[in-house]
Amino acid sequence: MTQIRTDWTREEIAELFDLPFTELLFRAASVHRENHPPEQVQLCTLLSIKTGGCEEDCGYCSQSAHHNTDVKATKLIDVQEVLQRAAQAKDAGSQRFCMGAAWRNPKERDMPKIVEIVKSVRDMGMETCMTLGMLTPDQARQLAEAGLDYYNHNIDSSPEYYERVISTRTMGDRLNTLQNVRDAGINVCSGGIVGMGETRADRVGFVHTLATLEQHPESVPVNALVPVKGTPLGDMLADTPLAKIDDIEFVRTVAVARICMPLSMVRLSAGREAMSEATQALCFFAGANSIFTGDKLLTAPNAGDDSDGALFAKLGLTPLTQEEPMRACAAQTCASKEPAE
Ligand code: SAM
Ligand code: DTB
Ligand code: SF4
Repeated sequence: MTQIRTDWTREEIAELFDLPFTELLFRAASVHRENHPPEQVQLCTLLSIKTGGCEEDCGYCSQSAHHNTDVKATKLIDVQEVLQRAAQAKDAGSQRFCMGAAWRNPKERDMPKIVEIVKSVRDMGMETCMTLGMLTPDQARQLAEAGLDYYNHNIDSSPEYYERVISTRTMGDRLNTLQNVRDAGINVCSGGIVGMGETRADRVGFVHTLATLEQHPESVPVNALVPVKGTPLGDMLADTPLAKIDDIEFVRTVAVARICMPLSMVRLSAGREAMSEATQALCFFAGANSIFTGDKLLTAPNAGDDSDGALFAKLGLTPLTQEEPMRACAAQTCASKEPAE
């Protein structure tokens, strides 16, 4: 059984990144199959329930009111529309419905509708995930009581690089919300973006921050930056195409995340549209075992069910149907922690 560590040092993580590529992949694939069925990939579907006009200034985001993008701001959508979209996702084989709102944080007046959405989607028999920005302890509790399964809140990058990408809230704010989510008993989904012009050392710091949390996030999305015209980072990439993340370096990041957080679901998230099938296959070999399906993420295009179906057939992958291994194993605890009561 793999030892679960939360005491990783940056040096150890840097050494993993530095391994010869085939050695790194071999190690990551070994950890993966010790802890997960390697041919199964979880399918999740995203829906933007409140788009654009966001107060935050995240340098990558199409939905920030600070940037001049083509995204039009909308109000929080109706419960009926959410249910329709969730039903379509379920029919297409998706296990989890992830709903995102372009908010710095939910307002108290939004909470009753959010709670109703969570309850209704759960009643359809789907797992629920929400990403609504920062949460107070009380809001996290309300979501937990509604039955929310997962809350997504990304740390995005290393603490050092984070400050260069977002100025309207701190990494400390993000970590507080993750703690509030954890304390409320909701599963934590937290990852970040690769390819924002960060260095290898930042990618080390990114994995290190997640892998040294008191408890690893149950789900770790690794996004490749989707360059959006009108955002600082999208425009930076348009001006300097060579800054685009190298595919092998992206796969290395997935592999290191898998080794450092053996039980987590590592999600190959945004950016698959621009990735070759071979790169995606390497990510699955390196331990990615979850993807977003459907032809849209929140505002950006996604690979789509047809191309994913063809890719799964080619690679012999199947959708994950059973309960996640780590959740099935209730006795699982972190090596550096006392067993849960
Ligand atoms: N407003 C909420 C928040 O920021 O937590 C929820 C929605 S936000 C769009 C969710 C995550 O999507 C971000 O934290 C970021 O990691 C990712 N994301 C946003 N725009 C992206 C882009 N252009 N490319 C890759 N990932 C992106
Ligand atoms: C995550 O890490 N990636 C998803 C989900 N969490 C909410 C969002 C990706 C957004 C990609 C850009 C867009 O669609 O606007
Ligand atoms: Fe707002 Fe989230 Fe986009 Fe940041 S990533 S601008 S918080 S929607």
